[in-house]
Amino acid sequence: MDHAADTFRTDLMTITRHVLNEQSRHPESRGDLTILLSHIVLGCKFVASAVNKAGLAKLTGLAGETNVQGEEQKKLDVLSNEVFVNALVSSGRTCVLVSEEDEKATFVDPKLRGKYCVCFDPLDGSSNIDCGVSIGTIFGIYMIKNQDTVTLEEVLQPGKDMIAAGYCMYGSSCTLVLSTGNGVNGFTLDPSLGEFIMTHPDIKIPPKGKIYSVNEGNAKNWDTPTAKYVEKCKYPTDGSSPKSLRYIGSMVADVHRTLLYGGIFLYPADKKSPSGKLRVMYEVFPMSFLMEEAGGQSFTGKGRSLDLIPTDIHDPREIPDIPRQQRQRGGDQGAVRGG
Ligand code: AFP
Repeated sequence: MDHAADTFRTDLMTITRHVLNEQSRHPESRGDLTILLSHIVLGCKFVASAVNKAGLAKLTGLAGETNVQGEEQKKLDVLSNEVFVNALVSSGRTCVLVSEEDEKATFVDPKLRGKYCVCFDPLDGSSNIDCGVSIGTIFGIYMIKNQDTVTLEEVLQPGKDMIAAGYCMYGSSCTLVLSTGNGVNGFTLDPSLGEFIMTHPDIKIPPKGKIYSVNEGNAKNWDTPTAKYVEKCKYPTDGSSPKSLRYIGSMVADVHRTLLYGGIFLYPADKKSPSGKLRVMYEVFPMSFLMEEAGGQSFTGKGRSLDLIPTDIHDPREIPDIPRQQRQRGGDQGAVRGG
């Protein structure tokens, strides 16, 4: 990209303009998705501003609550969740919300309902907040057949049924990456304009990558194929150079780097987490959707990640009354990759 020319660019592709362009490809569209996305964008701007001020405003630190995964919630997690729930409900385009921070799915008041279900992690990577490392919001959007009669079962759809997904990374700059099923585009927040401007059009993951990304501290609990694969990254047997290891521990940042530079990001199942750690509905599905739209792959170790059918909104978590073997989950480890 020509940065000198960029300084003087006057014809800006804002995210709103881009989404409206996409909408015009569907003449039957009534603009509902455009409105929903504009509310998500507003939520991202709000959280970006809160993250930037976190140290100053003393928003870091514990809020004194524990979320459904038993993790201590940070103040910013709580705030971000409220921001997104409010933004999504007030869009008038959602009927069900699934949030990492809420034990139960939120069924929107019938008077305010629209046809979309949004699954989201309002602030992923929150253990990184206090040290200023990149964190992000992840979201995936489904269409619901009948908003008035929607049930939880309808929400538990395979990832391949999603119609749009994205993430917003709050890092050295604030970047929103979005796909509505027609490729992947990246937008950077221009703080002076308060607008997300397209900076990464039509992202395609490089076909070959030199980076592997995994929490190797879990290696003693991995199964043999995983351990062998990672060993090969370090000690290739085909004469190629070893891969570099990069791991941030914030999925948005690790996936963002993988999208731009190529390589593989994986969070394999291990003895501690036999079904893997990453949450299917608001981590694995949206990221897998983006990876595939960018020309990459995402798989569970047994099959395509987007083919999984969740049995619980917070899968994979142990549900005491349903034996794991009786559930329909298709796999037990996760990887997204370019080449
Ligand atoms: P937190 O939100 O608790 O920081 O978890 C982040 C996350 O779900 C995902 O963003 C990371 O890829 C993964 O966990 C990191 O997990 P480890 O700390 O076990 O490597």
